[in-house]
Amino acid sequence: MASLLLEHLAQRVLLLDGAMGSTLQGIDLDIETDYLGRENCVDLLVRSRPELVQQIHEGFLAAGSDMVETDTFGANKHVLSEFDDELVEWTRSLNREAAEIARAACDAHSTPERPRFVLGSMGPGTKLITLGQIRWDDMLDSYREQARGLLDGGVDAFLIETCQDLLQIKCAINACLEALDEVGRTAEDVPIMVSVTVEATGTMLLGADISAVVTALKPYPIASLGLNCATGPNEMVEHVTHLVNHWDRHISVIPNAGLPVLVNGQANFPLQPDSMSESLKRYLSDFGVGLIGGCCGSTVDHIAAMRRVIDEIAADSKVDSPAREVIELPGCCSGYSHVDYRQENSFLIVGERMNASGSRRFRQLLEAEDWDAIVTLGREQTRLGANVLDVNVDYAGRDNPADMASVVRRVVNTVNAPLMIDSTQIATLEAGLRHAPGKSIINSANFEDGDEKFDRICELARRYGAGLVIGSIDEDEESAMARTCERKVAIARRAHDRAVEKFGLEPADLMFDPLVLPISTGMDSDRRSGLELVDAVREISRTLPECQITCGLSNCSFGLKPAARKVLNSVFLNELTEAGLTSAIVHAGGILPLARIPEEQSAAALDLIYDRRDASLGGTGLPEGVTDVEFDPLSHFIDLFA
Ligand code: THG
Repeated sequence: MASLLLEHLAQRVLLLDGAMGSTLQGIDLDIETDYLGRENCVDLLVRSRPELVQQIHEGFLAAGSDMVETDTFGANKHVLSEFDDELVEWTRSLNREAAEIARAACDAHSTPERPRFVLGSMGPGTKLITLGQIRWDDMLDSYREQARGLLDGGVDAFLIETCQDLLQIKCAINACLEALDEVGRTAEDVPIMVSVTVEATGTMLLGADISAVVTALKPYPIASLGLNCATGPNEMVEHVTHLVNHWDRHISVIPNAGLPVLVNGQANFPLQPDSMSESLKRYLSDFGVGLIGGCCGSTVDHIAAMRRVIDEIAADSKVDSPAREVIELPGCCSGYSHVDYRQENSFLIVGERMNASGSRRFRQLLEAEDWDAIVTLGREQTRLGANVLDVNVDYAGRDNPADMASVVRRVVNTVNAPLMIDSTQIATLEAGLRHAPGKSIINSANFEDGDEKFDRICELARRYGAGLVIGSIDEDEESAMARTCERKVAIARRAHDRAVEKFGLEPADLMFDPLVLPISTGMDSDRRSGLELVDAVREISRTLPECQITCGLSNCSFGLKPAARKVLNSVFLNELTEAGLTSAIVHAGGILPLARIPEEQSAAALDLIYDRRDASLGGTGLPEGVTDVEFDPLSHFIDLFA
């Protein structure tokens, strides 16, 4: 079933209503009869004073609103539980009644040409996951119950609004999707809209800037994204401009009636109806914003002034709604800011040090539960140039999901770097993802245990809006890890098709890892590992150009002396990036620029990487006079570091 609201939004600007909260503040309400004994619980007015709530909706509709928001800003289980347990039981029915009241108001003002719409308001609540005040599961359960009630009452869309924490938004979107799924509906027929609050400081309360908001929310099937509350329309220009340039769906702008000024302890909103609507005008005529409305301080008169501006622009045939050209920015983000997957003249550096099997120091800190030192380890890596931090706590004998939660919870509040959540276990991956406000990257999925586990990890990527590393491993009993270019490429193709077609993941969010195997062992079976990898990187980059390619670089040199490792890792990385590698999991700061590696060493490293055992194969590091097949590039390379 298609959404009538979306049909109208595709054709014209839609006007929301003004502020329910500040309108109610002007009305004398009784604690016992109106608030049913729960002071300031405005969500209860839909039960105690339905005619009053409907009258407020109708006031805005008469002034020209196309949509009204239900009086359910705090009507979720976790907010209502702060009053008493009885209210928690009412969550679903309060939401249903609120939606029915708004529906009745809309019905009284709808015409066939101009139907009016009910938006189910879902506020941020009083506890945030990122601050450790509530768990993902509890918030999900709370919002799901609210969403069920809003659907019972027949809302046309959900409006997740006044958001302060990216994790809260991801959780609320999932709650809406689950509630829709329960009744066999989808976000195509009841759209989900999201509106964040960017404070006067330029970020959301918990620090996300608008670039992080776009990146974290783009994976979700939401119909619109915009801003509400905190400031007036003029203070929002920079953030709305970012949306105009980088957000590929509808944009909403719902400011306060100016930046509030405190007068005798009361917030006073300085913008009068005409100046507010003039300020909003440019968003319509210059930016192509599709939804406007008023937040705190916006009265019926403000809405009437906005109506006039919208109608003026629609009637002015000289003003076309500007076609937007959106520049996609494939990438991930921390809880604070966006990071491009493709780094100019470089590769995406993923710091490898927070790995219980790859770093003795990290393992010791984990065992000591020295979280502060672990955070410092993360911060050090960003100082050394890491763009993203890999976190792997897999370690026998400990509670891995609990460790993952402990590390991620702390790192996200103190280090500005997106995370690569690294584990072989679903529960550990999920523990990390539900504590990371930004857009993380899951490391990793593969086909070692067949399609079923691969699918479960794709499902995690979808639910948490994450990127996904996919390793070239499949069910092959002899050698699950692909050793040849051909198999590496075939597994990447299989994974790409499944992740994109079955789970709707974006190609740009897939990062193939064709697997670095050691070329440092001297075993015949390992000799071609470097060569096969370079070829595979080139082929994946050619055939799946939108996707990313990463690898755990340090694996190539296991067992060699530190100085030899550094050289081999650095030379190999250069070959791989030239072949199309976009990212690598490395010891940030441990990569040498080629110019600083002596010619003899880099030539010997290349012979090892390309397995040049014979001068006729193009070996460049052969000692004078040696031309036969006895030449062993590995021992030659090792000897240089003796
Ligand atoms: N692909 C993907 N993810 C990965 C890997 C990969 N994650 C883990 C690993 N491989 C990448 N991370 C590391 C981390 C450390 C080392 C190698 C790879 C390493 N550690 C030293 C050692 O073991 O000699 C450190 C010693 C120490 O400090 O104790 O080399 O391939 N997708």
